[in-house]
Amino acid sequence: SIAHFSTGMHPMWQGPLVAPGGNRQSPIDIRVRKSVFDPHLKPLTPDYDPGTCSQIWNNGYSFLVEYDDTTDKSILKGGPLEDNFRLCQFHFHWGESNAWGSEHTVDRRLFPAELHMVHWNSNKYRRFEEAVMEENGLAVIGVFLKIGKRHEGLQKLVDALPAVRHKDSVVEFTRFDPACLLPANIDDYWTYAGSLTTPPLTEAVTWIIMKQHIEVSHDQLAVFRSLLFTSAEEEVQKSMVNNFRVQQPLRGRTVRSSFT
Ligand code: SG7
Ligand code: ZN
Repeated sequence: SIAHFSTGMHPMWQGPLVAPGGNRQSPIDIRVRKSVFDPHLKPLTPDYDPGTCSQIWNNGYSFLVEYDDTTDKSILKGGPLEDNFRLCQFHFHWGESNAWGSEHTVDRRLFPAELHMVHWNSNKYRRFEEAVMEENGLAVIGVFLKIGKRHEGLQKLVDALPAVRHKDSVVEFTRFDPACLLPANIDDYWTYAGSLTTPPLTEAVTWIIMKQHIEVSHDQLAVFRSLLFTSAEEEVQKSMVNNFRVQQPLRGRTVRSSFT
């Protein structure tokens, strides 16, 4: 049968999603003038071993680049963090057009996509599943993507994406250095206490949002948009676009900045 394609709808037009009623939900709009400079915030020190990279998985919401997190080989420390956090996966959120797609915004500015590098606290917990339920369980680095030059590091990943076009597909993907997706300046960031942006929406996340964005080409993002929310068996195929959550109220939280 002929596959039918429909683009996703901008979640802003779908009305509110789940209302978990928490006080530290994500994502949020970062209001630059209201963020508070904290001179005690340390530089962030990611220490990643590309050898821990294992596979790419289309989970029907995004594609995840997964890392072996059975040892402390790829870790994040420093910044606002007191413990070591182990990298388990990174993924992206993006729009159907370049006019929107990021989950966080900066003074209401939307970016075409946002990278999330997900880490869990390996000093306090034994597994990701345990950490995800705890207040200080996770640390996620957020990096905004802008349209510009082709990103050489990202291209190896883009080339692998057609193999995980459908939901539930998995391919081996090794030796990818996640540090190549960080901006040149990782010393300038905002940080706040928040949540996962998909179910279970647990309020477990220390968010670290990079001030500097990275550039990718329109063609590279077009390959993200060629992925599907749907599995190979489904008759009506849906493009994987607009896979971001609506913004959540700040509810008295402070966003701290590492820079003035
Ligand atoms: C994506 O974002 C996936 C999820 C992730 C979720 O849907 O990366 O991961 C899995 C294993 O499905 O959920 C628990 C978790 O990491 C939310 O992550 S996010 O808050 O950084 N956006
Ligand atoms: Zn995410």
